[in-house]
Amino acid sequence: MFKSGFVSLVGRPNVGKSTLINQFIGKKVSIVSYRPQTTRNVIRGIYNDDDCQIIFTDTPGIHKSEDLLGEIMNTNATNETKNVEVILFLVDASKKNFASDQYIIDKIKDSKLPIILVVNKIDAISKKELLDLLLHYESFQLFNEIVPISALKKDNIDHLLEVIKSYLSEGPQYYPITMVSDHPQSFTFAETIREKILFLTQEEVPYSIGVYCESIKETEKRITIHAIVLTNRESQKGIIIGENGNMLRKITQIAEKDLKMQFNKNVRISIYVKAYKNWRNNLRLLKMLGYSVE
Ligand SMILES: Nc1nc2c(ncn2[C@@H]2O[C@H](COP(=O)(O)OP(=O)(O)OP(=O)(O)O)[C@@H](O)[C@H]2O)c(=O)[nH]1
Ligand SMILES: [Mg+2]
Repeated sequence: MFKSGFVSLVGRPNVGKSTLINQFIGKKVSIVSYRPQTTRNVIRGIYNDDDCQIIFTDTPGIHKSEDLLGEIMNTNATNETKNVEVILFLVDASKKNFASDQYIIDKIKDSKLPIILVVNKIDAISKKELLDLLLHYESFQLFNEIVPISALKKDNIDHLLEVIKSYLSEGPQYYPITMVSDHPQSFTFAETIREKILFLTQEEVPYSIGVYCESIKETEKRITIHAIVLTNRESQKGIIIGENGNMLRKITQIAEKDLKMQFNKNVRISIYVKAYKNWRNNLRLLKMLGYSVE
């Protein structure tokens, strides 16, 4: 019997949702960083094996939104807990935050869908701490399964897959097996550039940027990308460019290197940085950047 189904990954920011989806798919479909609120879109990753297809959905971390982009992120993440077969609710074992957990539990508990609680980052805590945590979550009597894993170390991922499959029923192959993600290449390019900026900049700068590809030219040997980076303020634009353009050069170089590895082609990127006050609250710009309620 061939099984298939849609499975959503939800949780607070930074708990490891994108790390886990990348491990499931075996390829980077969603960018990862040590900062919260890295993922801003709903991203589908397609897992295939001989007798099963699972469409995993990575979602933005559910958080207290302070602007329109935050609101859109939360709405899209919450909507992904409907019309799926299974919900994976991820928590970070190394950073307990029961109040925030409860906020998300309240949103998913009436869904009548199977909820698998995934306790991630168990590599970062002791066995005793893990046991206490599992007992805590067990006491909710709300989760169909509780599975401890380390997405980073790939610990217990195969078991988690088996558990997920046990909740899926017979179904069709929704996507061709060659497809790993539902997003176009332009999304991957823009997200890779954003990922490098998240790593290289500090404080509010990572949150203040938006990236989109203005043009892409692809030949047999080379991909040429012109990207725009929006910042909230002129001063942030200065930070992204850096002294003598050093920061921008660094961002460009490491993004090119990453994409070269991913696509097996030479990649040339040119980035234009533009300050646009309050773009995170500007519906038109948000849409242009690919952020809208789905
Ligand atoms: N120690 C440890 N760190 C992990 C594990 N899984 C993820 N991380 C780290 O946690 C951080 C956040 O990971 P992400 O996958 O970006 O988290 P996310 O839930 O997608 O975050 P948002 O997109 O902001 O909602 C990164 O620094 C990861 O390397 C794990 O199993 N163990
Ligand atoms: Mg993420």
